[in-house]
Amino acid sequence: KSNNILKYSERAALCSNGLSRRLFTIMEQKKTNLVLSADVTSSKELLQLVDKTGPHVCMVKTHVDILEDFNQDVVDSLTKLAAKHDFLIFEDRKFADIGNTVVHQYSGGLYRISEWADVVNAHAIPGPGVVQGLKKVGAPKGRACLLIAEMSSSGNLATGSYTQDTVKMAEENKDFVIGFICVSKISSNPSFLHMTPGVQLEAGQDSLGQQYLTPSEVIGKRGSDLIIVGRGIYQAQDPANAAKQFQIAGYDAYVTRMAE
Ligand code: BMP
Repeated sequence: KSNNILKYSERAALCSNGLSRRLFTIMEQKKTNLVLSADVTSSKELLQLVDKTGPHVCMVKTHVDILEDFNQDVVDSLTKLAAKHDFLIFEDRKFADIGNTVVHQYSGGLYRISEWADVVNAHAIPGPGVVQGLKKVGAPKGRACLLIAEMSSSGNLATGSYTQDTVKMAEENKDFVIGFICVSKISSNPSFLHMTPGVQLEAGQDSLGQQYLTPSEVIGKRGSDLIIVGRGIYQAQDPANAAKQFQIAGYDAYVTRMAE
């Protein structure tokens, strides 16, 4: 069976990494493949947004370095909300340096990302050392990593053999790499998660190169697993309701795909 027709619970059973198993289980239980991209700049706004939308998401993606008032309380509160609503925390740090440098960027500095983020991501450009560095810090803490194999922005260079080589790098580090940031299904291994940003209820683009596809295109036609939605939710008049609409659209596309 390909990962297009396996249920989340069946795929959970195939995962060797505990975090991907947990994510598939949350997706099945909460009936959602929605990841909130919580790209707001004040911590109060961030926590309010996450509390409101929490019931509809399986994961919250952060960019902590855009917060004007980051402090330890923010991540403590975020962790409590993750337990309350049952979602994973993904810091969209996009590590892209040699192993030794990412060790410090991941574990230290102001943000101490490895202390609170379940999942982080990395560009494949430095070669496998970036994964080895992250793994050294993250694996003992039960963390995991996604590789950026494709991007949603127009004119990006993560295409063709770069994408294929990124998939290979993931396969060689399956204990720590649990999937991809991508815009289509790029691996037939059902334990890998495919997560796609650039999603709105209508296709289009912004003024700075972002390109949007719909949930049914991303999950149904392109065979991805999770939709990542930022402005489509937090700029809506009613973010909780918008999150619910994306939850329904994304989950319906998954159910329809399995029935085909
Ligand atoms: P929005 O839905 O508002 O366009 O936000 C998309 C989010 O996904 C942003 O946080 C952005 O950093 C992230 N992202 C992306 O848009 N394209 C990529 O290829 C990779 C990303 O991480």
